[in-house]
Amino acid sequence: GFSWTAYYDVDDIYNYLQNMSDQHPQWAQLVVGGQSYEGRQILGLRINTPTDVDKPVMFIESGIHAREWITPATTTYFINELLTSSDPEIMEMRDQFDWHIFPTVNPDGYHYSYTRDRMWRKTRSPSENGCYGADPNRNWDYNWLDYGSSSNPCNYQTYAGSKPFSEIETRSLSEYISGLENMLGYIAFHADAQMLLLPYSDSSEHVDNYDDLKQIGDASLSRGYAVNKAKYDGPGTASEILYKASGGSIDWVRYTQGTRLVYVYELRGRFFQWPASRIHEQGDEVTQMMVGLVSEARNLG
Ligand code: 0X9
Ligand code: ZN
Repeated sequence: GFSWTAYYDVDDIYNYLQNMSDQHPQWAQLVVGGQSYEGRQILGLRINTPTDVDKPVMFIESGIHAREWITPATTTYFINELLTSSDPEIMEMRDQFDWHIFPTVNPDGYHYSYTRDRMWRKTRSPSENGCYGADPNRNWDYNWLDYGSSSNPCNYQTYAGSKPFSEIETRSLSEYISGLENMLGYIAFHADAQMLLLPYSDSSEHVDNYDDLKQIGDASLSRGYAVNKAKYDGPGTASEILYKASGGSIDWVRYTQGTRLVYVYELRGRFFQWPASRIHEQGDEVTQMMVGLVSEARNLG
């Protein structure tokens, strides 16, 4: 069975999502967020408890970078908390939103990292010159290639792709996102800088609700801190506290969709390694960070 003391390959993660939708058919529904180059689906779970009113959408993007294994593991942990916890705060958080949660939005890259090259980050689409993959967090159609991106297909880290949305993963996922009505929040999980980042990633311009995002982010980090005493840097704009990089998902989401609550959580680890025996620790921390985020957002209205 599935546990949170080991890392799993894509098929096992997808089986878990399928099992959860089978076990909670009235709440949890398997959803297809897009496709991958090698023909996999980007599978997710929509969790939406029955209600009379339409709820705002809360979107979770995880695993866009293949080697950041703690992000899919934490995301399935969080799904499990939403579906099984009897903690009133977690149940309230579950009921408040129409959740769309995608643990592995770069499934080909993750499988390649899992089976072949632990440090693989990109997708797996071939280029003409024999190199593979683009950085899916440099490939979104907003200020593409301006900063922190490579135009060399053989760049192991930050090749931005041959054009904006050259990668089917980002293109198809962006179409899914555009089809959502009423998206209030978009949360992307990365590793391992241990930071909370705000848009924009490629400019130090502050978004109009920057002060609210900071206040909500502070509340989120202090809830997380209470779990393990792990200190995260931020919240601050990605460009100001990490580095400038264009073509990332959060910038595209914020700019083109106008989504109000947009964050990147850079989770813990060193060189993208985090012991499997400590997935629980990261999972509980993130769950409390999410509780802090949604309750402070509710307070602010
Ligand atoms: O470079 C990235 O895409 C993210 N860091 S990572 O080490 N996980 O690769 C940061 C994403 C935040 N946005 C940008 N600075 N683009
Ligand atoms: Zn990353």
